[in-house]
Amino acid sequence: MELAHRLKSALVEGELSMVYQPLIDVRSGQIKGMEALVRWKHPEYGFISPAQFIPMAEESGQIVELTNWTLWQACSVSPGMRADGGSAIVPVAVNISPVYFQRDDFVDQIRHVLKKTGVDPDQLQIEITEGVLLKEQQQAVTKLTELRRMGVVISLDDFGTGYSSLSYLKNLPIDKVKLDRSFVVDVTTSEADAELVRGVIEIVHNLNMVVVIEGVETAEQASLLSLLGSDLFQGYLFSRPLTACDMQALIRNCC
Ligand code: G
Ligand code: G
Ligand code: MN
Ligand code: NA
Repeated sequence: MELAHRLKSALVEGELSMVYQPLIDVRSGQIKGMEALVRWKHPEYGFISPAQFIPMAEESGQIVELTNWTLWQACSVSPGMRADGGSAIVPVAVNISPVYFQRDDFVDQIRHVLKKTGVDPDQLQIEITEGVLLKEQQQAVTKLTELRRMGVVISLDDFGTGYSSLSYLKNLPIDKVKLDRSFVVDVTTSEADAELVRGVIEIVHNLNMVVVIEGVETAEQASLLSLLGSDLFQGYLFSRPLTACDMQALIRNCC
């Protein structure tokens, strides 16, 4: 209760910050994107996980202000993140919770932030979960289609958890599927898990979508997942989430 209340002032007090984790191209090893992740440093309790305070923010309605802020942050750092000697901008992906997605002004908000920051729509990506599709599926598809038409790339996050079903994937206007890290944990020791991942990758590719593997922590996992056909990796093996400044330095050194 106390925490939920404190979250309201955390934004104002500057206790929230963003970190960025790179997405690595499996074949070239280059940084092809980054995911923006929010952090809350509470003056007494220290760092509180978004896994804890995002649900609270969704319940209290604070998620609107919080997501607006993450979008501004992400779009503000985006132009500084250049690879390939300065020409190619590394796009930044923001997590969009279902509560925010389902609001009528969602697409307008994205358009507004892009316009105000001058960021190209193809520099911003969004990550949604299947939760956005539980209600008003047709409306969800309409919003995604509109964003995509603007040039915003859409990822389906945490794929393989919850209500996952491969059958609806083909009806969704999405570009990337992020396989949940629970698929990775035993991939090198369980033949069944490896075959499952191979199958999912094949299906996603048949739908002309890109496969991101999350939670890659060891070189063994990376080499097997590469053989299984993954396109992009994200995980501690390559980098932990970094401050904008550290992320910029990493991009400069890599490219
Ligand atoms: O970064 P970390 O692993 O602690 O994140 C835990 C959970 O919080 C993940 O499910 C992640 O998607 C979510 N999360 C992190 N940052 C944000 C954010 O800015 N917005 C939303 N909606 N979720 C976030
Ligand atoms: O739910 P979502 O996929 O948005 O959550 C992403 C979170 O996963 C990041 O916030 C990050 O803290 C966490 N994460 C990223 N890479 C790894 C990893 O290699 N191992 C583990 N355990 N967590 C990771
Ligand atoms: Mn995510
Ligand atoms: Na995920």
